[in-house]
Amino acid sequence: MKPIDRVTEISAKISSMEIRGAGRIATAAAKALRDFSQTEEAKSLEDFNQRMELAADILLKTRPTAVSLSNAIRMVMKYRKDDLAAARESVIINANRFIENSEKALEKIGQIGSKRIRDGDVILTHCNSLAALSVISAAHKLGKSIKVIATESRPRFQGITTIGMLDQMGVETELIVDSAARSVMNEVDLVVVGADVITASGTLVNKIGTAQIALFAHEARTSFMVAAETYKFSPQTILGELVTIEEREPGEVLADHSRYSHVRVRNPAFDVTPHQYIDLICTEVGAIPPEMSYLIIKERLGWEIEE
Ligand code: RI2
Repeated sequence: MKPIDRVTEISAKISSMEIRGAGRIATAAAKALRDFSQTEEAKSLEDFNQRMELAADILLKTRPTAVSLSNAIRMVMKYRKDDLAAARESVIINANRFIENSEKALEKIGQIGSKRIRDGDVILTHCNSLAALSVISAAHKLGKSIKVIATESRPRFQGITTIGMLDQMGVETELIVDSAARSVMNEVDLVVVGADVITASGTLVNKIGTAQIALFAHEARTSFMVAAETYKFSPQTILGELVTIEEREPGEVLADHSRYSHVRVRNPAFDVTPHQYIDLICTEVGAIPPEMSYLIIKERLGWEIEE
C-alpha cells in the first residue's frame, strides 16, 4: 500500500465515523500525518511539502464541522520548513506534542469539571464525548455517588457507546430515548456534554439534539456544562466565518428512505446552542464562562488575524 493510500484509508474511517468523536478524529489525523511523513518518499523539501499538503487536504475534507480536525492539522503542519530531515523530524515532534497534550487535557478537564459535581448528583449527557466522560469518571473516582442519564443520540446511537463506558466504570446509568430529555430534566442536577466547535462568542456546536437539551435545562433551571479541550475552539470564527453543519446520509436516519418519492429525509449531524444557555465551559486551562471563548482562541491557539 502506498503511503498516501494509508492516509486515504484513515480518512475513509473518519468519514464513515468508524473513527469518531471530535478529539479522536483530531488525534487520528495527527497520527496519520506523522506516519505519512515517515513513509512518503520525497527527494526534496519542496516535494515533501507538496505531499504533506496533499495528505492534510485529504484528512481535512473528511468531516466539515469539527474544528478539532483543522486545529490538529494546522498544529502538525507548522513544521520546520528549512530542510528535509528537519521537516520530517519536526512533523513527528508536532504530532506527538498534539497527541500528548490532548491526553493530558482530558485528564485535567476531569479534575476541574469533577469539582462541579456534588455527591448525589444526577447528570445528563448526550452523545459520546470523552471530555464529558472524563468529568463523570473523575467524580466517580473521587467517590461521589452519582447517577448518569444518557440519551440514545439518534441516528448513530453513540449513547450506546456511552452507556458501555459508564457500565465499565461501574457508574449507575439510565438510558433514555432522545425525546425523553424534557421528561427527566426535573430530576437532573447538571447536564454535561462535549463540543465539536466553540465559537469566539461562546456558541456551542455539538451533536444534533444538544440545543434542545440546553433549552430544557434552561427552562428547568438545571446547570449546563460543556467539557472541551481548547483545540475545540474555532479561530476562524474570529474572522466572522460561520460553522458548517455537516448533513449526513439520509440512510442513517431511515434505511429505506428511497421508497418515498415526495419525502426528503434530512440528517443534520450537529446543532447550535447559544452561549446564553451555557453556564460553564470546562477546559484544561480552567472552567470559564462562554463569553471568555475569544480569549482562549487568542491565547491558547496563538491565532493571528494575518494567518
Ligand atoms: P469528544 C462527537 O461528534 C459528539 O458531538 C461529541 O459531543 C463530540 O464529538 C466531542 O467528543 P461525532 O464524531 O471529543 O459523534 O469529547 O459526530 O470525545
